[in-house]
Amino acid sequence: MADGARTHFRTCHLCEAMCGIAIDLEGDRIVAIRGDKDDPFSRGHVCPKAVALQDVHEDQDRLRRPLRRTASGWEEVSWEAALDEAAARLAAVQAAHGRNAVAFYQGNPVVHNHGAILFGQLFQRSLGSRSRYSATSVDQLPQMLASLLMFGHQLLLPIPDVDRTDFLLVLGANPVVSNGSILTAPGIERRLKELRSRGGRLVVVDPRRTETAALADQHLAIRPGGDAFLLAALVHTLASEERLRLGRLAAFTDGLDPLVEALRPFSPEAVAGRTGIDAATIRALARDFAGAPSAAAYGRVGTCTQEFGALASWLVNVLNVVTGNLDRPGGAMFPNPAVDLVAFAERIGRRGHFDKSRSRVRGLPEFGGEWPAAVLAEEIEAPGAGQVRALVTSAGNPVLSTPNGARLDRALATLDYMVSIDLYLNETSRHAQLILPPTFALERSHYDLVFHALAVRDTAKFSEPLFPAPQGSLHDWQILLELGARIERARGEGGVRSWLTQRVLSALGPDGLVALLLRFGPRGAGLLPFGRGLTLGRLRRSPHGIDLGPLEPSLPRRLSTKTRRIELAPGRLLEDLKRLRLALDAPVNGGLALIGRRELRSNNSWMHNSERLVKGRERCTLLMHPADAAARGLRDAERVQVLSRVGSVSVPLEVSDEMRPGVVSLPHGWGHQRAGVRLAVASARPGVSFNDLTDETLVDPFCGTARLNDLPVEVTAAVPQGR
Ligand SMILES: Nc1nc2c(c(=O)[nH]1)N[C@H]1C(S)=C(S)[C@@H](COP(=O)(O)OP(=O)(O)OC[C@H]3O[C@@H](n4cnc5c(=O)[nH]c(N)nc54)[C@H](O)[C@@H]3O)O[C@H]1N2
Ligand SMILES: Nc1nc2c(c(=O)[nH]1)N[C@H]1C(S)=C(S)[C@@H](COP(=O)(O)OP(=O)(O)OC[C@H]3O[C@@H](n4cnc5c(=O)[nH]c(N)nc54)[C@H](O)[C@@H]3O)O[C@H]1N2
Ligand code: SF4
Ligand SMILES: [Mo]
Repeated sequence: MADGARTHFRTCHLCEAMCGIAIDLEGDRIVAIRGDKDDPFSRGHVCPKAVALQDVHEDQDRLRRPLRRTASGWEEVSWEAALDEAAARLAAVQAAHGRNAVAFYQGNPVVHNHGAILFGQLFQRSLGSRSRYSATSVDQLPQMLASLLMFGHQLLLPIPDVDRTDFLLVLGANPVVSNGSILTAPGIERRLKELRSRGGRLVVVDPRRTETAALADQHLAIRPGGDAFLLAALVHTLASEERLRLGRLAAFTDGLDPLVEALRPFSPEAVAGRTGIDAATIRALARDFAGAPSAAAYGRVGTCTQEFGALASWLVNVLNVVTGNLDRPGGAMFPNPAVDLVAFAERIGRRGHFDKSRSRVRGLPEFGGEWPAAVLAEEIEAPGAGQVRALVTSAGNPVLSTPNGARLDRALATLDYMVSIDLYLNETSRHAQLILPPTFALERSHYDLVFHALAVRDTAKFSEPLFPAPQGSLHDWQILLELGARIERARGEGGVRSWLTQRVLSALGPDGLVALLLRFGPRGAGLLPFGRGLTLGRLRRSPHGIDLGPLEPSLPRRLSTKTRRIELAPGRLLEDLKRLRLALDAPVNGGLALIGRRELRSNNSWMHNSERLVKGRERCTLLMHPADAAARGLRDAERVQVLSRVGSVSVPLEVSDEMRPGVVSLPHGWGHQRAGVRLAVASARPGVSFNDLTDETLVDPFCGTARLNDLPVEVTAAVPQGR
């Protein structure tokens, strides 16, 4: 090793896979980022995004000082001035128009940042506003809702046991590219290949023959939005062929009879039109799934962000329960993480809630105290009591990530005040009066509060900061804590108690809180100083992480429903099933349906400023089946115009028989051409924003989740420039 050479070990926080990485340094210079072979969970796996940790860290466009918007452009200001000003202006809006006039939007990277999770909760309390939004309602909300209604807790999410299962049924997910979601399993591609080489079966249900489908034994190119119909027919088949086997689950499961009764209309023949899958194939799939020694059904973004997202997510769980596969090895299981936030929330009586109130303008239900992102623009625009007049964003880019982002873009420009806690001056934060930039990952510690709880194996790992936080920088948690405290003071509430709480929390920081949560968690040392249990100190001495073993059955103990039993047929879902019943007879969309996709070298909207990731061929293209292209006289690589009810974009066409005929696919997170962003690399390869096409009026009306997939569109040859 060269002089001053060293290696730092940590967890990559970019996606949900929790890969262990090894960062080689010479002095303070990063010379390589590679997989950590000694990480017991990821065993050396990394994807091409890991190197972007260095790119974002060193990015000249990444903000290091608070920015204030002035008439003549952006100017740097001190943290003191920035925090005081933001608190005073937000408190003033609340004083004039009520607490709910200030909205708070939390984006996806919050979940990958223990400081932002813990102190975001606190900030919400300080802000005291019910106008809360997050990426949940453009993502996993239906799965959380299904867990709340069936198992009694919105965070008790079943995870498919991919390493031990004999049959994996994947619907609306592409883990080979996304690296797994609500399924933390680093190196998932290898794990799927292992599943097949031990004789197991992989079936993928997706309108596109994805990278995951290409590995599968069987690919069913379903019609978009068809999942709830398919799943209902699978359960229907098992019921009518007397193949329902709940096994040990029967002792603590309610609702089987009403379920079977409610699914009676959904025979394989009845759903064939809606699913585009013939009845014989559906029956065979049902028999194979039920006949496998163990099996797990798993749905994700494609089954959530659609018209029947809640029903589909519920029926995924139902299929696992009625075949006895919930909570058994090889089925869908509940992790037992070292920090158990579910148990913690349960202990303080917080299990989640749904539809306790309705949004002001459109009357969509709250979920977990948040409004659907699809209503944010109208809540800003519509005058009257409760109108949103100011916004705080924390690690979110809703202009690119929520439906009809173009309308939100316009609405944000009308706010009285906006603050963005963000790394970049981007499509969303350009509307802020103040941007407060936190440190980036390598300058802070890391503990996965969320993804350890969604993993196929129990592990625990704590990462130290690689670099000290630069002089004059603040972490997300410090910004949230400081801003919250100042808002309380600006309201005249900052008494001795809140001052004291503030001191204590600031001294503990997120690591101190994690230390407590670990020590008093299910595997913790508790009060025993020399106990064998986990402590933060022990994790600190194990920089590759600690393996805690395979998942183990834990029901009925962990059920939080009132009855402490699994609710197979919650009333609200049976009610919503009537909508599915009506849709059986409705005509199907005869035109084109747009669906989304993800790219291995991209992560939602915010990593396109890394040259190493975006170089090479254009990735923001529209995939279309050859027959659809021929019918429209369109050729591969030509620019086409995609039109929806709300907007249009122009993109290069990629003709591909991966697509189901009638379905086209576009990735989201692009569209960096907007004026005023400071993203040199990204704006040179801007792509277009999928969410300039998505329609904010199209949601799953039951739960408010945006229908980002199955969007009706037209595609024509692009109008040449200058016409
Ligand atoms: N059409 C369509 N739209 C989609 C989806 C889809 O499949 N199709 N997927 C949806 C899904 S699943 C999600 S999760 C959402 C994501 O939606 P969002 O969370 O709103 O968007 P991101 O693109 O993740 O943007 C993250 C923002 O956080 C900033 N950031 C990154 N790291 C940090 C940090 O450590 N601290 C702070 N303070 N800021 C940071 C980035 O600069 C960026 O502005 O998009 C959704 N939108
Ligand atoms: N490389 C990379 N990794 C990521 C991300 C990223 O942007 N890039 N984002 C991260 C985030 S925030 C998330 S939430 C996860 C998401 O993880 P996944 O859900 O695994 O990722 P997607 O690629 O969105 O997969 C959705 C699939 O649903 C299909 N689909 C669309 N409509 C339907 C439908 O109606 N029915 C069915 N059955 N399928 C449908 C699409 O073709 C697509 O293949 O990925 C995470 N990991
Ligand atoms: S799959 Fe890639 S982005 Fe995700 S944690 Fe691993 S290295 Fe990071
Ligand atoms: Mo997501």
